[in-house]
Amino acid sequence: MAITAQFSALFDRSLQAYCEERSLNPTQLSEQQWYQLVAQVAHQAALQFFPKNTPLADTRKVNYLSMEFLVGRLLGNNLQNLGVYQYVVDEVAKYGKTLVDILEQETDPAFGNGGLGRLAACYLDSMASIAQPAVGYGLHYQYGLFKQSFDWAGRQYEEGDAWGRDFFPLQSHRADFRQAVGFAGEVRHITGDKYRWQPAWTIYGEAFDLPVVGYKGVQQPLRLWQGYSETAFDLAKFNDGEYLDSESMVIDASKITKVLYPNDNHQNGKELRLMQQYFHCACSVADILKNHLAKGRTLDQLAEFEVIQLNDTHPAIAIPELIRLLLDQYGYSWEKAWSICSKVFAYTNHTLLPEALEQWDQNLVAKLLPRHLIIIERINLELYQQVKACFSEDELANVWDETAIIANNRVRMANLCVVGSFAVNGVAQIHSDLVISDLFPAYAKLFNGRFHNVTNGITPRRWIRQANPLLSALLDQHIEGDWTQNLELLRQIKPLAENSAFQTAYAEIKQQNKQALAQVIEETLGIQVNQNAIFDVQIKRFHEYKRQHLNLLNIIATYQELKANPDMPFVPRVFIFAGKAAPGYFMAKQIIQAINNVAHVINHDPEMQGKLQVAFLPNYSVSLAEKIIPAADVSEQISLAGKEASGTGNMKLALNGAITLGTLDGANVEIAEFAGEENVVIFGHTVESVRELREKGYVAREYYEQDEVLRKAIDALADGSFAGGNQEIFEPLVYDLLNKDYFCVLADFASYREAQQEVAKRYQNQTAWLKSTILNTARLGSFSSDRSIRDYQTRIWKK
Ligand code: NBG
Repeated sequence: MAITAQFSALFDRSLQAYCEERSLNPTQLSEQQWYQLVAQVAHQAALQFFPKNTPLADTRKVNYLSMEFLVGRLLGNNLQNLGVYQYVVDEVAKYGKTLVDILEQETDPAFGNGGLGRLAACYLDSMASIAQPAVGYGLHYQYGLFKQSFDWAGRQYEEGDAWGRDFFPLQSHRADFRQAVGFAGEVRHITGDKYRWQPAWTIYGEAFDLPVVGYKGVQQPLRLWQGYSETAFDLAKFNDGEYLDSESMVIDASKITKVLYPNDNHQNGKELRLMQQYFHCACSVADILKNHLAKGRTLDQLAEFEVIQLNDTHPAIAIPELIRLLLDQYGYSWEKAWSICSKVFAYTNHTLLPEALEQWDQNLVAKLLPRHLIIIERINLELYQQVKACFSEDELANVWDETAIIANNRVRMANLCVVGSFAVNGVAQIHSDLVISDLFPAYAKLFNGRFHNVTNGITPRRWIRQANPLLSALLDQHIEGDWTQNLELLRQIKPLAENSAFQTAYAEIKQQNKQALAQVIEETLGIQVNQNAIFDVQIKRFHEYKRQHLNLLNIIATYQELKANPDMPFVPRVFIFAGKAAPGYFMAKQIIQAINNVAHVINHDPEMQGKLQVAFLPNYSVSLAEKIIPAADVSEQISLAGKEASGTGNMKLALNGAITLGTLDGANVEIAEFAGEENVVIFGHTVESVRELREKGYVAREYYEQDEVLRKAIDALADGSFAGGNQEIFEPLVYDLLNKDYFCVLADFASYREAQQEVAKRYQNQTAWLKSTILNTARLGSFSSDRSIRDYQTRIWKK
């Protein structure tokens, strides 16, 4: 029976039962009740009617270990992928409901901070869609990423996100998949490589499975572990700033998965975080081994069938955990255990920022994971022998400085990952090159052939099909074949880039999407924006390297220019921001407040009405991204060159017809190559010129002194013009810009401003602009996460 027929039978039965139970008829059900019902049906349908993956001949099963999966709302996506979306639209319409409203009832589960977690979710979607056997392993946080709002002064305010898993029908509680996880305690040497670890306390992990429904593909689990214990135990008290901790917590097992750490590209070294990491790895590795053995296979065969992909260093402790099990539990020798292990792990590096490269205090590791530290020390010792054999006496000290896993009482997790993995990859070409040239040059020599690139991608099912139904319908009309499954088919619209009927249709879609976003802005912020203005979008986490303050300085300069020359010709612009700052990240929070304050002044200035407007939408999330992206004209990707590993928002925006205004950083470089340099606007220093700038000795203040426009913009931040005369609020931000400016905002200001003027100029020629945006859609098919997964298959996961 076709899925729709099976689904329809299940739907009817369930609706009847649901209504009978409540003594209601279907027209009386609320949207929330409809959501509960449809979600339950979709969940069952996924489990019952969708096949599970069967192994492929030439790749192994992928165990994708990630502390973050930013899945976003699932129901709409699952209905699409099951192929029953339209069926449900029609069914609920019979009772006077619209599916879109019903889908809005779903909470947006935020088990992630930003790009790293969203990438993991896109990859699960692609693996299920192209039938790459996989299990995603993560944590079942009780509180996801905090909810953000702004207070009266424009400051970020955080609240816990109890995403309500008790009412979340799209998961199954698998209490039978239980794992015990020990911490701390004593280690005794038994014989040879074998030790006995007697943990001081043990907690348990139980699984929650969220089926990932592939597009016309298969269904496979995202398995999330949650901690519980039979008895509470005592540990030192923890706190993580005001957000995490209103009162000091005594840690018990349920606390271990209580909350997602809200840091993006930043490590904060908290004990509870290390416990989370080990808990995640211990549960996942045990589950992998259990399933492998249950198939009648031996552990010698592990690498033939399984690969463990480490999403950044957060699950690095899985490496010594697997070795520990092989040695102490299964009786393997060190040599054999190491040989198995080093064929199983592959590591993806997502950042070069030193503050994000995880290092753990050796004493903390000794206390919490004493057996693992012994194993890491052994790996380090063997590494030293290898380094000594490979490099000359003269080189040795420097090389060891770079490569040692343990140095200065710190355990360096990236080093552990490189040494313990058979493959290491960066996430965009420029980033992968920098991993070799700047981060790990000695490793690249030592482990020839280990380093790869796999450029990130995004799933077209969510980021075009679901987020932009109007554009999808247009693509359906003009493309032969299913572009959702093969995004390269977008090429077929290339010849239409200059076709005026197609341009008009494409432009109308953008206009309708802008109208829908304008409505969201009005409902959220009470601002009516000019829908004919350029919608200029910067949506991402707040981080100094991403340079939202560069955008802000240009907004201030533009405002000042318009005030001084009210009649000058000007292409109206709405600057749209969204994004969160880590609760403990002072400077990022300053930037948020500054944008809100500048927005307040500009939006209340009658002369700016319809000309220059700033909308900062609070509480950025996957579902908000789905509303903003289809409406964007300009995509701000303005990080300092060399700092953004890849970016994925840049891909989503460009595919949906926004022009990239960016530096030559991360995947912007490849976007520019594919789209054509004339269809993007590139500005600013390059990786090489930043290097030269620093070698010469970068003095930010010189730019301030020499550039009047820049000076006036910074002065306005400093003199309280945007803060009701208060000169203290933004002093730290201004001081930092003038005296440090580590991310070279001032050095790129002039070039950025010129680029912004270029954008305005191009926008005035609508025919040329539309051609460019259409070509962006047409030429960027390779940024599908299906392509990324195929790259992983051929470069990394192959047998
Ligand atoms: C982030 C990078 C982004 C990249 C995503 C996904 C971390 C540590 N890294 O540029 O900053 O797109 O990873 O690869 O969060």
